[in-house]
Amino acid sequence: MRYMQPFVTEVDFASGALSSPGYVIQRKLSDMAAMYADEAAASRILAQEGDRLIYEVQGVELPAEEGQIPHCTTRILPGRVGAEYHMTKGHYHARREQGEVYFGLSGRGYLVMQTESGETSVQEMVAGSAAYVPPYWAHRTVNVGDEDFVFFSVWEARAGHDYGTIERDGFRKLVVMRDGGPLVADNPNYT
Ligand code: M6P
Ligand code: ZN
Repeated sequence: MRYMQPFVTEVDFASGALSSPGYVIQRKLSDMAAMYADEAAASRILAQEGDRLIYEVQGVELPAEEGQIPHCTTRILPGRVGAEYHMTKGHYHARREQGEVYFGLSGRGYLVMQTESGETSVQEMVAGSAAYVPPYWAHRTVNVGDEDFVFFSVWEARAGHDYGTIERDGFRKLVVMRDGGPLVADNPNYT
């Protein structure tokens, strides 16, 4: 048996930066324009101001083996596409029976979840919130504040990301700005 070496990563709560990230993923508007309900607003932004960073993920690199516990930070920049707040793509786990834990580090966000049988749940997160995504729930995070929304995530290595189901069907609920604050609304494009 060859033991893996334990390690510690320093996390900057304000930016989500890791002291030595194994990977960094940047998602721009052009990577997910079709996910916003107001696709015309997305096209307008791309044409008029160019591409825009929506969120960044920094994680530790671990083998995709049973028992490994990957963890990462996500920083969602403040802003909206049309009325809809900046958000992650969102996913189900390829292994639906795997859950996940999120811990709020800074800013304000909503955690939007749904099951394939039609249940939905939207939870608020601030710095210090520990949110539980149970098995079988798709999950997307949304920045509803004026600053970066940053959180830490922990899951099991073999959970896997299924993006295709969300790309095809979308989420049932959207988070839009109404009267200066966040409102959870039905997604008119949900199939
Ligand atoms: C969280 C975790 C990650 C995920 C990230 C961005 O930190 O759930 O696994 O990659 O959010 O979300 P997405 O993969 O849906 O773009
Ligand atoms: Zn996940």
